[in-house]
Amino acid sequence: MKRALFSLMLLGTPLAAHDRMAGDLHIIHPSIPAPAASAQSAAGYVTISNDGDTPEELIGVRTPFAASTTLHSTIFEDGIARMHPLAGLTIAPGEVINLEPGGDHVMFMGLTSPAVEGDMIPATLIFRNAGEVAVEFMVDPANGADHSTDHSGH
Ligand SMILES: [Cu+2]
Repeated sequence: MKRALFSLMLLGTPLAAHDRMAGDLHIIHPSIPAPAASAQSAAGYVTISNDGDTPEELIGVRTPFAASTTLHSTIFEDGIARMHPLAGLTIAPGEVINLEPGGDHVMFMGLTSPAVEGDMIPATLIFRNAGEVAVEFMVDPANGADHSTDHSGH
């Protein structure tokens, strides 16, 4: 009941959203703000809830959209955002994690194709217990930030 209600609420929001269930995981609106045409990299965001009784961990993402894909955290040092690779992101039972601008995110590096608003980018989320889950990252309007400039140190 709770899940159905939540899904209905999502459908009622003005922004296009999509989600899917995978076992006890609820994966909500994987998305990529449209990168500039010249961008070498892009960031991906998603919300994941764990409705089960055991901890889960997101340990990787795979997609033909990028030469390499890693999980990043964002740490502010002296007011400057710096990216650090993450081995995995734990989702405790009953917990929700939000990958979002300024926080943890999926980093797509070496983009293999352009991505414009409305595109659906196929990808596989890799979980320690649930295994591989196929999703699509929706290309959303550009968020105004050129994420690639944050990654000049990579
Ligand atoms: Cu990053």
